[in-house]
Amino acid sequence: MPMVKIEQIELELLELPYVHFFETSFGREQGRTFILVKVYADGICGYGEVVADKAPLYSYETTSTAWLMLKDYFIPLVKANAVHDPRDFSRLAGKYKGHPMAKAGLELALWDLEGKRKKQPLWKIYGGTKQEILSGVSVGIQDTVDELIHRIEEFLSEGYGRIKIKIKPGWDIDVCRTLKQEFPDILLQADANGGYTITEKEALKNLDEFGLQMLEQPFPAYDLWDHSRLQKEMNTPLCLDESADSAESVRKALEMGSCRIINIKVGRVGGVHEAIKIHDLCYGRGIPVWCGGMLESGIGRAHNLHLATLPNFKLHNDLSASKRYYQEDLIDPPVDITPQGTIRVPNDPGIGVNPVKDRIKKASLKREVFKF
Ligand code: OSB
Ligand code: MG
Repeated sequence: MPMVKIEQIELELLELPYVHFFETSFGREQGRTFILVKVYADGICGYGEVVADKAPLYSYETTSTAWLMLKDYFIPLVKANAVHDPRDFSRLAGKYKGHPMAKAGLELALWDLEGKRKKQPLWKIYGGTKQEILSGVSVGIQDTVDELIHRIEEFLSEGYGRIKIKIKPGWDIDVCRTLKQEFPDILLQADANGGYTITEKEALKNLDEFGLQMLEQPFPAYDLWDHSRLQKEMNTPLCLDESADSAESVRKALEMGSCRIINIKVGRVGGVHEAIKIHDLCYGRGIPVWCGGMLESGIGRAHNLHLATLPNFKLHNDLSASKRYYQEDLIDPPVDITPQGTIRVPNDPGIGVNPVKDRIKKASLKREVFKF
């Protein structure tokens, strides 16, 4: 490919209300605030999404810290080095500590640009092997168990092949027992978002009786050791989300026996380049992975769809239809699931979906343009 000169990068802060509130062990949210990254070259625009939230609850990053890092460090890095290859960007950005979601948002925009310039969908560039991926749905904590049952019934009727519920101390064992009585045959998994500590080990072991597909991140992100202690005493496979922040962390987690499954999120690990390293490491060690979500708009979700076509994405992904998250997604047509509970991966160049400019404008809170 000939060199490309990036002409302009844009950051835009957007706010989109959810169809239904989303509650985890760290709280209830009514909508999402996030940053859209647009990279312009040769009349083409590459889109990326920064998954950092308004508040530092899932991780330390926020929309404000990501904006600052992009403006003061990552965009100047692209400008000073005339970078356009996402792999080069990933290597260069690696010298700055932390801020993986900010790095990933810009790297994703560069990937979309690269796909559009090469006229290839990203799944082909990544070496994907699937036309459709397995769709699962993540259901937040509700006001009552009846409400949760009602929501799960709806999702099952729409075709989702796996249900993930959010748990926290006090909303765990009894909820799982009721769900298993109500829906004996479903694939059920539980995500604690680090809401427990090792003092609750015996209580967590009681979850074994429900045959969960996995228990995701019971302990805080830094706690690989306590996860390994619990995994040794539990039949249910543990899956790491927040703790799996790089290929190096994942290697250590696997060597310590901290989990048997890995959730991959591009934002959490600093981009696709690192995500593929984790995918390959797990593949080599017989550890299945799946693609996690951060309630992305259709732009971030399209990026996730392409990644999830790699061969070791063997389990259901947190990739659901647009209408499960937003009344009006940023892309048209929206993401939809098939009656078989899968999502078809776009075949048009780059992310292969169409962002709707009017909807982006409607959701916009602030915009800044960086001319090169
Ligand atoms: O832990 O997987 C998580 C959403 C926000 C923050 C953390 C998580 C989630 C989800 C949503 O579970 C999954 C999705 O995007 O469908
Ligand atoms: Mg999780």
